[in-house]
Amino acid sequence: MLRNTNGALFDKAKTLIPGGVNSPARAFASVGGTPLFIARGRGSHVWDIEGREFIDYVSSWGPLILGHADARVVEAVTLAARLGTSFGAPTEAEVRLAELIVECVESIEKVRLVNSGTEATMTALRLARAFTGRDLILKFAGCYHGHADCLLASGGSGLMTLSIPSTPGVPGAFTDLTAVLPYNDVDAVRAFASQRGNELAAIIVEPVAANMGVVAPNKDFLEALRQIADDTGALLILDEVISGFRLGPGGAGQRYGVRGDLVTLGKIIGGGLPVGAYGGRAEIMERMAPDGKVYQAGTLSGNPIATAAGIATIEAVLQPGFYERLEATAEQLESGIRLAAAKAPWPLHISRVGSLMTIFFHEGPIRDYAAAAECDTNAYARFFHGMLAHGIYLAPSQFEAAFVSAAHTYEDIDRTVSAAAEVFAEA
Ligand code: KE4
Repeated sequence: MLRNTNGALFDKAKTLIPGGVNSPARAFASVGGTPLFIARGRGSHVWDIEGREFIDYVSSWGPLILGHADARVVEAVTLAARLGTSFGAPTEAEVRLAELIVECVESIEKVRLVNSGTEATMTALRLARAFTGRDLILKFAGCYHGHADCLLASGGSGLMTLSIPSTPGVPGAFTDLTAVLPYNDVDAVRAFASQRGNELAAIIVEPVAANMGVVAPNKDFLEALRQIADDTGALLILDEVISGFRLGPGGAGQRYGVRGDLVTLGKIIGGGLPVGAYGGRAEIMERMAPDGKVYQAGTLSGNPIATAAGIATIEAVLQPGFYERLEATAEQLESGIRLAAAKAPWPLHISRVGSLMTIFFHEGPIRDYAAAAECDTNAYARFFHGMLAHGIYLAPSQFEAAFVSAAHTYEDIDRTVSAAAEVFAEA
């Protein structure tokens, strides 16, 4: 029987789906070549439709902190599905997932579930504008908060990879109310606030940037944003779609001791199924319909299957020692790659926060978009394909993170480090 190949399926997909993918980040646009069509995953490994096996660090771009097809998640989803996939009515599971989020994330007193990170950030900004009565928002270059119109202004992730500074189809009027400043630049934010602070509805930030590659906040950056938000009356929105439940139960807010007025979540809280969330101080959240007048809705928000996956995932990460083990595995990967990098023919800068890591093809330091944009993306592409040939599936873009999961074993790490050493030696 003629088995499908990645190439044949990609050719067919391109006749049916723009670019052959349902999300540009999957298209291998910046590394070249044909995307892998994944047939199945288990633990830290995936298999493509040609039967090739890979150690996976894409990890569905973050949700699979437990690894693929985790038995606890599969069982919870299977049981839930047997009882019905969606009711369009409240369910006990939604209350349980909300309870877990409120218990874990200090900044969140009330939370609403939606279907994606984009919905979460889009709504958080609408709520911030309603609560403050102001229109202007501030984001940071290289940070990506999903594809809501007002946020597609020099974004990170796919936008950065595709080097689209802002996308056609978004009216200028929509981004006129979005200011963009360099990440980690406190002076720039202070200067901006002194001029337009009284117009500012919200400052939205990835507290650990992961969409220009992984870029940690400078020590004073987040506390300065908190202070500037307080001084100007703007709301500080921590976009923890990636960092939430990744860097600990309380995410980056807990790790760096910064409070958000609103926090957005996604990925891990859905355990691989479509869940996003926005939450914050009760006095703010109570402006949302039906309590208040700010409207947001969703047919499948909080549906039983997705909430079952999210609950099973969060209950698993809350087990004693979970994050310590995850951190130890990620540290093993970082130290191994650092040793291998000594033989690399390119300057490399390794940036890791918890189980998020990027190997920048740049001598470093990388503290903002301007520096990240100087990376040698051709060298990254060669490294990516070299690693793929050795059975290691990294993000098909320099401007993303590698995600270490609880399913990654020390054998996986050793194989990954050995592969990197060989790719560097072969380069
Ligand atoms: P979604 O709408 O894709 O669920 O979430 C948007 C989003 C919001 N905030 C942050 C910090 C995010 O990283 C994301 C989405 N992340 C990208 C990966 N870097 C999604 C991958 C994709 O677009 O296919």
